[in-house]
Amino acid sequence: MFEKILIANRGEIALRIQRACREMGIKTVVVHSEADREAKYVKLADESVCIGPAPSIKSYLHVPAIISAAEVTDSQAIHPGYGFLSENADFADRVEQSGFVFIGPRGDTIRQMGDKVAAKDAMIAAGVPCVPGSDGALPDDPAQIVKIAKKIGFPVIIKAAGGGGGRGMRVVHTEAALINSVNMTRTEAAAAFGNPTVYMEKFLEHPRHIEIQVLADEYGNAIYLGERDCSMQRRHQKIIEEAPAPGITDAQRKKIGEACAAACRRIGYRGAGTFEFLFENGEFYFIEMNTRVQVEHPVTEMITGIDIVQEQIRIAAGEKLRYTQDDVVLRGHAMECRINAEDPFTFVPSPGKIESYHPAGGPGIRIDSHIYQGYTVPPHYDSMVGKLISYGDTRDQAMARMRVALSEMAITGIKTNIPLHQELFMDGAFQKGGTTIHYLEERLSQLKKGDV
Ligand code: MV4
Repeated sequence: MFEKILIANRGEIALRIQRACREMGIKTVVVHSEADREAKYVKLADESVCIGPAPSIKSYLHVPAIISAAEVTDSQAIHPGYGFLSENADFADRVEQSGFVFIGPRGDTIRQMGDKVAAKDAMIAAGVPCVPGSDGALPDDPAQIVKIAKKIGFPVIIKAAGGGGGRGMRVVHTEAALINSVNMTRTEAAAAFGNPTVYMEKFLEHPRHIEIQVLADEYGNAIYLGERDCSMQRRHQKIIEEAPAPGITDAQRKKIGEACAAACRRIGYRGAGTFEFLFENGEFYFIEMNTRVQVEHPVTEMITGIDIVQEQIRIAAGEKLRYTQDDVVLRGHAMECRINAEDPFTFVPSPGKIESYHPAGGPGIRIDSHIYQGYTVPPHYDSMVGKLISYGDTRDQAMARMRVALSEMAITGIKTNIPLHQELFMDGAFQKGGTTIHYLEERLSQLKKGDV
């Protein structure tokens, strides 16, 4: 096992990774920007290295500074967390070339999954169900593009191979609008991702967003840890996640989970990963694979009892998976509210000093957060300041515990989205479960009009 790990991230996930390391007796090095110098998790680490000024491009994205920090501190491995450099294949390669272990998949795997056309090709070959669409990249010939769209049937969606997470896509409803839309998506993709390649899919109008968590080791062992429902989102920012997904049967879970684990074996996947699906009319359709630990990993941890960050570290250290599929038993229900420093209804960021902080507690409540009374939320980064997680034997119990926790939780000095979460946990459709990816935006427009 490693003796010392460098954490190349900030905020709650830097603290989460640090907790995993300390529990395992691994020393930690935290790198931080000038804006994060005073954060308590930085002081809590065995060592810390300032790697640059506040803007991420000069600190958390500055590869030479991070590699140097690993060298001067004699770290053996680097955990990238989520965001920042976590899905940067060149960074993973640089880490390994510099003699450190990258806690994540091989650079080539990250590169393959980062190219959404290559990722989809690999999943089709591995037998993972995908959204019907073009056979790989779209050709240049407009006549052929029209032919493909007609075969799929309108509406279709044009997606950039270099995109993902909602970037670089366009919905097309009519043949008349098709070629112009393809050309515009190509131009934007070339500018944004340096790659004009686009592909086409049937546009699913009312899907849910359900994802499968996997773990795979270097020796061809792969397991799935059930699914998460992440449909409650706005502008591709998830705000509530839960596990398991309401209404998914054991047979559906087993079928899609086994397909994902088999795909991991086939592509030689290593580490923790997430297969993202759209779910509509009882069917799963693969859209993307994430090669990092995700913000919402705790809901899976709560229902499986498996520490996903520790398993990432064990896998990176070359250990064999400690669990077989039979060891993975889903129990109970977990929900997660992302707590953001923002206006709850306009979503305008609200950085600043936390004047008082009263966290929630009690049975089945977990808080993953780096904040404390007197902490200043810097304006330079994502507005998420923590995650409130509830667990119960049933979904109803997890929801009841979340309602109590939201009423106890008090953060003053900055605005947070806690009032929005309180509203949603009283919402009838959400209480019932199974709302689509469009639900939150529809509900917000109702609230704005004062309808309900
Ligand atoms: C889609 C889709 C409908 N049909 N693909 C958005 C993020 C990216 N991961 C894929 N996305 C979508 N792909 C087809 N064929 C709808 C979305 C989508 C979405 C997906 C997941 C979560 C939130 C979303 C919000 C808007 C659109």
